[in-house]
Amino acid sequence: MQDDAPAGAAEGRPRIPPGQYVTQRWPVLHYGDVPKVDLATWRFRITGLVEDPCEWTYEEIRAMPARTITRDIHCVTRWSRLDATFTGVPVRDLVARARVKPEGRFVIVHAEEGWTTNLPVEDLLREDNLLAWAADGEELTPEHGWPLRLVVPHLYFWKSAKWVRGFEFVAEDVPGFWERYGYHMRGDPWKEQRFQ
Ligand SMILES: Nc1nc2c(c(=O)[nH]1)N[C@H]1C(S)=C(S)[C@@H](COP(=O)(O)O)O[C@H]1N2
Ligand SMILES: [Mo]
Repeated sequence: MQDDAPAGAAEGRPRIPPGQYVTQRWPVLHYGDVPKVDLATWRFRITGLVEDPCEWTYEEIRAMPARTITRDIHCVTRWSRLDATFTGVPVRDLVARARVKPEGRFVIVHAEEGWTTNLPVEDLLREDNLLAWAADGEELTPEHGWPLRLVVPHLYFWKSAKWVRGFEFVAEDVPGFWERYGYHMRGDPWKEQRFQ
């Protein structure tokens, strides 16, 4: 496992994106109830515009080489949490196995109970991004997305789907759950891409 410096720290920009305040707590935010997850039938699937559609059991995911990162996270509701630590499998490692076709330019991230969010492929495949099962050295709580959550620290935290179950690669950007209610298609906190 490795734990390297926060991205952006050396770039000379302020640490807190515009319009954010720092919280020591880790708020819980989601739509609906915490889903019940049955690990016996749980699968993580990569589908859509890929050469090799893939699926993994939870045990298989947990057996993969893990990485730990420490990053600041920024919620569109204006809280930022500094130096949050996550452990999981790099998104890139999983997606490499499926081999995305050149026309697969966007991803629909699927979570339990039909919740989705959308990302451009370049944002999904950033080196920092994890499919995480632990935070701050402990197993994630169900409220924070156990058994597996996406962590995309460079975008607003709503893109970091909790209870994630798959990636579907598509040619055109498709708005996800919050994006259909006006949240931004990309969500860069440094550009304050909150709504559109
Ligand atoms: N499956 C799912 N993932 C989700 C959400 C949701 O409603 N459902 N909410 C998002 C939003 S709006 C935020 S801010 C973060 C909050 O993560 P946290 O509760 O661990 O802080 O989860 C994101 N992931
Ligand atoms: Mo959010």
